[in-house]
Amino acid sequence: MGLQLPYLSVSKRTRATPWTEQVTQAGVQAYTVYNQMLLPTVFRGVMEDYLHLQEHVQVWDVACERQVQLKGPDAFELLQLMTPRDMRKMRDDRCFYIPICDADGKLLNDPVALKTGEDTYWVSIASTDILLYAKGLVIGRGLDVEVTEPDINPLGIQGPKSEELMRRVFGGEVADIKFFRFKWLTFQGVSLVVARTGFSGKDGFEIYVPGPSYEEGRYLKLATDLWDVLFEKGADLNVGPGCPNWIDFNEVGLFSFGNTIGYEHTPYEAGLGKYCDGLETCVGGAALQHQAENGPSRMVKGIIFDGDDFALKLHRDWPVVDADGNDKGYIGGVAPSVHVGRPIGIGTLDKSVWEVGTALIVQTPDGPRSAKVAELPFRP
Ligand code: THG
Repeated sequence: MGLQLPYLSVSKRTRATPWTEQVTQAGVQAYTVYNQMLLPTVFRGVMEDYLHLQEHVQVWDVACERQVQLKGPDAFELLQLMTPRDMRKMRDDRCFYIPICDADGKLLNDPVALKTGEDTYWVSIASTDILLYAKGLVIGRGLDVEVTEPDINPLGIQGPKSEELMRRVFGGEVADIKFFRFKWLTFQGVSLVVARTGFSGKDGFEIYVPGPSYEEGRYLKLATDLWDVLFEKGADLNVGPGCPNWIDFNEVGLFSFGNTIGYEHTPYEAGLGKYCDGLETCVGGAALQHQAENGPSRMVKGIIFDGDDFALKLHRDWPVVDADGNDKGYIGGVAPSVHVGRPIGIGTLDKSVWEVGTALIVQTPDGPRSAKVAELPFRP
């Protein structure tokens, strides 16, 4: 039987965001913790939230996508040390999805990086302590960089009507922002980073919003006002509260660090080899050389379960075996899928079985389930 885990206790350590009161008012039903901060996971219901996201526009409190700010004469050098992606190619208006690796070439995080000023970068992290890692590199390498976590809070505007809503708040210029680029646009006279990014399979934006502690409390009400304005101006667009949706992000193959990818993977194993064009200048570059030339012997792949829906609650890896019972990998994320019409999973599979269509057996807590390897993403 699938185990029903108890609720999460909220305290100061599970940090609140500028929008926690508004998110509560909006009817949040469940949270997870991400970067030691609250991240909503359900509003009306996972399926209802999914269907609404496909058609309308949602406002997401993704403040937990914390910014690790690198500032100083050696900021670029530090950033380049942290990632196997060639950062010289990042033009000033780009958002760069970057693997971060340790000395063994294993992933530490998969953030989005932006240049937000002269010698200043924001590294918008997934849920691991990159602040500490960056501070350690600064000490170890004797670099001249200040590493901080400013009170900057991403707010996601996601869904097919997001451009219309963003126009109403920020003006027509938002339409000129291309995928994975950003512009500085003003709200209440304050210049904010507005990027065309976000953790959904639909069109969307992320606004990097200063919170009440940013620059000595100069922006006490900016974040909460922005939330209210978005809901006012989006009323006729059926704007709703939302959050990264378990069904949506698994269908479109966006990886969740700590779930479907993690410390155990190299970027090649995680399918992020295309972001590794700067091995010469990063920590772990030498360790990655062999896989750069020969490819990995296991990789993160999609699977589709045979049969109907079943208890899809995964809080440990589910082992994967072949017909003879030999160990072939594990599943790190599962979800129902509206698009596929069957439960889907994302797992790490041995090369001998990673071909699309290969039949496998997944050992779920409810017993063995047959499944087949599938193309990632499950939908474009
Ligand atoms: N936005 C911002 N910060 C973030 C996330 C985000 N930090 C945490 C987490 N999400 C980081 N992980 C990802 C994973 C995937 C993507 C973004 C952040 C993503 N990838 C696209 C893809 O794989 O198709 C595009 C990559 C590209 O074209 O370079 O969107 O969501 N601010």
